[in-house]
Amino acid sequence: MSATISLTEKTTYYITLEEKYGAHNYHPIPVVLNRGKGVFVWDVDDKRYYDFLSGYSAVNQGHCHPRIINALISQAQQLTLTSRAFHNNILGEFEAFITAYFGYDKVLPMNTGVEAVETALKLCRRWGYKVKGIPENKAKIIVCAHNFHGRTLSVISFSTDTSSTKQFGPFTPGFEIIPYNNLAALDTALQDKNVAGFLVEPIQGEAGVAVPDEGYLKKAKELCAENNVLFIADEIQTGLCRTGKLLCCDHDGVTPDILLLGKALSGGALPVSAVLANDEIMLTIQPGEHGSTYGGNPLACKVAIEALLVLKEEKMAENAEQMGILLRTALKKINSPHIHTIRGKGLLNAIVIQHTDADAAWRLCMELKENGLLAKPTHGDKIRFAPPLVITAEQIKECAGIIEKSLAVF
Ligand code: IF1
Repeated sequence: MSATISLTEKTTYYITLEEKYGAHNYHPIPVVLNRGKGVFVWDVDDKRYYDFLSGYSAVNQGHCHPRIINALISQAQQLTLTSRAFHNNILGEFEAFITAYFGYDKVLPMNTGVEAVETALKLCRRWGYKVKGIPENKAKIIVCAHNFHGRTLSVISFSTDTSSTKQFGPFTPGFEIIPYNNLAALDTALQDKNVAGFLVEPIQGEAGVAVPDEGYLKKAKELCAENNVLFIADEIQTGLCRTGKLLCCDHDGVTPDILLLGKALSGGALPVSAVLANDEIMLTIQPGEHGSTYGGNPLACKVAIEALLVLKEEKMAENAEQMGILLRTALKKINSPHIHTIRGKGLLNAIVIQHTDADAAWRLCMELKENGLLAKPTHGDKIRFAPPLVITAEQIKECAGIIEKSLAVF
């Protein structure tokens, strides 16, 4: 493949194990981690790295945040799971807390991000039939090209990425794909009376941190409202302070009809996701019509409350905003012919690499790893820079130095 890299004996051992016994559905950077604290992770040879991926924004609060881990441990010693067949004493506390925190009537707790998306699609269709009056089985949901909302069959049914969809068909119908950041296309698609919802990422993460024009979300929400269509924001990656505000939609002053959260809702401790909406939407689903064994378990609820408190009390949105500006400014100063674009909001950033070698982004990530910074290329030529939100100004400067030094690999 790319430039020769020598891996230690220990690293090779663990990678070989995974390759032999694990499914080959990932192509990770060849580093084996065994410890994390704040912005840092350590490999099995005790080498320290800055983590510039943050578990795809699941560890916004930093690795093993002591308050989140303490909440996990103390609840784990008390009660972890009851299923929803019985009540538990933590679920209601969590529901009251998170709905007040985000300003919605109700929450529906799930586990992974894609389950939150699936839940939203079901809620949206149900609302479309029960409230809007769309004829049975005719509901349509509008989505955007180059979206990433997860890996289940229905969710990949509206993916435009062939590596996600190839030989996985047949697919779920009922979705219309329009270009992202294109209000005219949205307006046209909304003319169909059977449209129930518009599902959108406030910034497209997997597409390489595609930031839409200012005002796009605001106008999109207005168009949806005019046409009695639900505006569904997938904030699973962009939410929870990552982009410099609690929600990325806050930059545009937009309140989604359905809000999807995941990832950092647990600060990386366990899978927790949530769907928030008001009563008119949420109460269209009745007992027995949707759920999950682990959804709303007391362990997840306690961890999520603590993860949300930490974000607010440690002012992580403010820090993400300031450190993001610092990072992009420092990257712009590097002045390398191989950095084609620098973009992002808060601490959700990406650079686009320009190089004749198609492997260049991967090679740069390998060099970054050698120099103590972990990042992962996406779509060949893009590299995401998304450190935990606890990073300091001094650390940002050091990391910009590592990036500059690593560009020498070209
Ligand atoms: C993987 C990307 C990030 C998401 C949005 C829903 C989900 C995701 C906006 C589903 C998940 C992850 C999954 C991860 C890679 C990663 C990713 F590169 F694929 F796009 F973060 F940027 N909505 N994104 O970003 O959440 O079910 O995974 O909990 O390895 O597939 P999930």
